[in-house]
Amino acid sequence: MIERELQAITNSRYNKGIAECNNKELYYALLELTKGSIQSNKKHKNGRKLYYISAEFLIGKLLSNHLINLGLFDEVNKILCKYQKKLTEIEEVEPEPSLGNGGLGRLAACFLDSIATLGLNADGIGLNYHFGLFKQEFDNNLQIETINPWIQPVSWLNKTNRTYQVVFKDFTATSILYEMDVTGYHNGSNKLRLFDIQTLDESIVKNGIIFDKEKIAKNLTLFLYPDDSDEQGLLLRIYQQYFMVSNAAQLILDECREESYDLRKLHEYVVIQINDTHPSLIIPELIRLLTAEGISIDEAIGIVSKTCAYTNHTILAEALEKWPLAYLEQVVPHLVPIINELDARVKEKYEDLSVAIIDKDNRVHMAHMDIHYGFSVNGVAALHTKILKEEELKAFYKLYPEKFNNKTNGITFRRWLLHCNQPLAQYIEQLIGDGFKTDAAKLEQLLQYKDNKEVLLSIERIKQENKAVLKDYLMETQGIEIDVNSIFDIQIKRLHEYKRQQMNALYIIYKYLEVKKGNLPKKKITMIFGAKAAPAYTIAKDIIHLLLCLQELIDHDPEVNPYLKVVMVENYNVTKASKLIPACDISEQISLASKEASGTGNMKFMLNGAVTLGTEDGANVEIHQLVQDDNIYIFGKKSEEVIEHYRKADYVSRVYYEEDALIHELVEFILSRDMLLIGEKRNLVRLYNELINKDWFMTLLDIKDYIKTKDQMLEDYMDRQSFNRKALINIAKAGYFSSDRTIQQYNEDIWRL
Ligand code: GLS
Repeated sequence: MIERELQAITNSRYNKGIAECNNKELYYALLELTKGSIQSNKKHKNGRKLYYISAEFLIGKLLSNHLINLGLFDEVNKILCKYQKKLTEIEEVEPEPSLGNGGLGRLAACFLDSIATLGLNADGIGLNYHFGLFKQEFDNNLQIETINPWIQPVSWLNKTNRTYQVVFKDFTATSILYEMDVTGYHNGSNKLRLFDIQTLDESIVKNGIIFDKEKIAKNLTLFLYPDDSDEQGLLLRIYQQYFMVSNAAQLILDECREESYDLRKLHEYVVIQINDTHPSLIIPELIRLLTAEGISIDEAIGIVSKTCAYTNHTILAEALEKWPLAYLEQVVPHLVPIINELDARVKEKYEDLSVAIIDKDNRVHMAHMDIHYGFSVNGVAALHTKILKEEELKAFYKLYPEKFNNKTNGITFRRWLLHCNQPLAQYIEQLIGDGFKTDAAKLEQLLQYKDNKEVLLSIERIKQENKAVLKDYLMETQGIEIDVNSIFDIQIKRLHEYKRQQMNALYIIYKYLEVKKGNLPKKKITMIFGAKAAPAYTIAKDIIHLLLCLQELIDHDPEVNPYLKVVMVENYNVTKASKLIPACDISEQISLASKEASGTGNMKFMLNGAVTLGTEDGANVEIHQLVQDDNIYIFGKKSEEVIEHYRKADYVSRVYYEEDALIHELVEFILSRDMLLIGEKRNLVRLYNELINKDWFMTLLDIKDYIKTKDQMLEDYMDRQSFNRKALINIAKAGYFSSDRTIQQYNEDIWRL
């Protein structure tokens, strides 16, 4: 049946049979086939509807994802096999949508999958960035940014007729809505709705990612997170955010009108999840639109407050947006009286100025507006929510204890197990049946095999197979040769000092020096990194430079390269993650305790049988509780201690550098002759000084414990059976981190769809 359909498509499109088509032709034929199947799979939805608004949706490639969800994956694979074609090769043709940056965007994508799977009535709303986040290239051991065009004439995007006018102070933009289907696992579909501006002009981008930031009508949806290191950049961010939420608000109200809903009862029909503060302007915008309908401001504020819920994803100050009121005046003056009114009501009610929306410097705190005028505030892991309640948002928690709740993040097992690790998924199915595919908690049944030698050996063999796949992939894509008989130690995530890739780099230096001294590791270690640094984040780019220099140094040192290998994967993205994670032995989750709100890579690694090396931070804490001490490697200072250091401002990295001989030696190596021969002096000196004089994220505080714990882990790895047992226990306990569980909790406690 499917075969005949596919045959018909290749015939009409290319006048060829399946066998004669190349991978590109087959990709487009499968795209058409899949889109058709989604259409016929639609179910009518009613009841309260969720709009999940987010600046990012890091959805990854979609072909296999849809085929799995539609239940067509095995059949399509079989058909292709018959004609000696491979889905993995066909998939290479698909560009990865560049609509996200990191965990926050990938979380939104996992959520859409689970929401559809659970049959909930919901759409995602965001922007259709043409060049997305930048594409990363390496040149001379430095990160270079170029555009990442991903939109093609025929794609998963469907253009609609819906358009809105979005009024700014200086011009009125006309939008156009694109949609992508979001399929659920064996259950219907929802939509991801992406707004674009009609007047966009891609040709204004020159020299990498440079463009005129003031030509808003031409640049509005070019990039996700355009450089905001100057005033023009900040204003552009406000233009983008308002464009996103004004379109969203108009769409939401239109859909209510289409159903003849009473807008005075909006909250009975609609719930809006504000994903981080980027969509926060939806609050004043909705109030504005409701008052334009003749609803009083009092009533409008009441309605919106019952409709909006806010998720906090970080305690890093840089991400808690505060817009100067003057900037809002420049871009969206019609929102300013409303924001003033919202602020005045807060100030009238509460004396504590720390909870004001507009501070004494006339900056608007977006999160504060969300908390006062939303009905729910949630953190994304138990520790994170505790820190919100007891530290960061303590004053708000006192005012509104009932609004605060935790929703520990999750990941979709369809993509992060069934798709990315088919050998493991099939093996699990052999052992415990396929119940785990719809009820992830069933993975616990694997525990009965934790002492079964044969099973443990099979888990090891599957990992070995995945390592071989990764080896071929790295050779093809970057010409890098890795040794499948080495230990794969992987840190993949955005580059940020709080995530402490620099601490891992110091470990590389330590191992390098150990080998030089003749203290050889029992088994070769391959240390793999993948990370993009924000273009204006200088130190993050310096850390990439350090890693690339270490890669080169070790590659060219015959004394060391039999034992160590460093690999920096270029342009790390969802596609690359799905090849790296199944091949990993050691999952690096080494953020400074209290700083990583949750992390979700940690969950993906665990599910694929990697053992975590981590701090007591974010969801690592919950992983630790689930797998217990024997099956995780925890090191470093706890969050209470770290927070205490911040409170007292008593952490001085220079003291660690001066008083500890080993730390001194590792840091000095950054400016050693060998390094300066390879690297750029300016970058290495800057990073060196940063570590000694600032080290905001306390690398030197934890480095020794990190080295000790990692060495222990490498030692323990040598007992293959016992380490495989840890891997199995991690897989068995990962069920809790299914995003289906997370979404069920959102629905029960917040959305009530
Ligand atoms: C983030 C956090 O940094 C991650 O710890 C978290 O897992 C993710 C999803 O909740 O959100 N916050 C952020 O601004 N970017 C993130 O990835």
